[in-house]
Amino acid sequence: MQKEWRKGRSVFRKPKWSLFFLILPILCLIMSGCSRKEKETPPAVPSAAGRDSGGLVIGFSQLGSESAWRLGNTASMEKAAKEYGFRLIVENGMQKQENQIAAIRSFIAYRVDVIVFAPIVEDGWANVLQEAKEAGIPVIMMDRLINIKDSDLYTAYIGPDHYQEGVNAAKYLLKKAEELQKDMAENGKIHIVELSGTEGSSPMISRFQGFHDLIDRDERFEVLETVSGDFLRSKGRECMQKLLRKYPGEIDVLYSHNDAMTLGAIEVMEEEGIEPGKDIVIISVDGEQAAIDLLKEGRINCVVECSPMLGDAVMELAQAIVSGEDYPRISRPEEDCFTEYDDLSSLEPRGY
Ligand code: GYE
Repeated sequence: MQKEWRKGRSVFRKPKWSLFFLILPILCLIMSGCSRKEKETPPAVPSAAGRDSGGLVIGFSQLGSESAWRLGNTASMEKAAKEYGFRLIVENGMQKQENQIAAIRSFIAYRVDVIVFAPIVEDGWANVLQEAKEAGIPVIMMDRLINIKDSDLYTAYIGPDHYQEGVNAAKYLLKKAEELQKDMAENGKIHIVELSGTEGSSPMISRFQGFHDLIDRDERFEVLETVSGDFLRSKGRECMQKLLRKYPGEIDVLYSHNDAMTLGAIEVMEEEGIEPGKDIVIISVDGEQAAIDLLKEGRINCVVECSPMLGDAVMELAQAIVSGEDYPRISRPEEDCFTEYDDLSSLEPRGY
């Protein structure tokens, strides 16, 4: 459309007057046709529940595509929306809060029935959520939590318990410690390095807290350093490289807040001749297929599950909210913890 318009303008620049008057009426006709067409495009002010197709229109602000977890989560939302006959408008925030805020504003302007968002960080959402509230649009927070004084600014939360995930990681380590201490009799301490997720995000904060609440009070452990790998495989690799240089031969345990970073860290260890799972005990979070495969091979010791398959539950929740039924304000899926001590032979394919 834009290209056609530019072409039109170049005709105007070098006019041949006779030709001009001949084509003027034709041009006018075309232009009025165009503008009428524009006016005919609905300004997107639909009524609430059930536009043309009868299904809900859901605006979904996804925070990015940094990991297999995230891709699995987006796919789960898309699949579920289709099954429910809902129209899902997905906006990828590309790891930037301002993009997510802009997306939520566009959903408000579009007057979607429900807004779903996975907040990249905990702080900074009050204004845009106030706008959604004033517009009367329910907001479902998915996956991550936010830090907000007025909790009425969102309608419901659905997502994993990231604090419990940190606790699960620590519980595995407490069990493993018995075995480790026999090998480390000389200096007694078990040295841990931690790759944490995106700064200021709720899984980073809670996975840190859950783990440290159990580990820090136990004198057998020492956390050498916690560094943020931003939930990215590339940064996991980069950070692990630095840690291995800084603490040569000293690291006993890696606790990594997600599988993507773990995979990057394992790559580096192997390049440096370190055997992951043996020379360094590896604890990871998420449970994507690649990590489970490494766990089965003995190259990871523990994978704390965090399921991204939230689509069905989100759609069900959205439907209940819009139709005025009772709905749970907070729902959390059941999660497991897979370790080297478990029989994983009958574990179903993970799907992410
Ligand atoms: O663990 C990680 C993703 O918010 C729980 O985000 C999610 C985390 C997940 O990038 O892989």
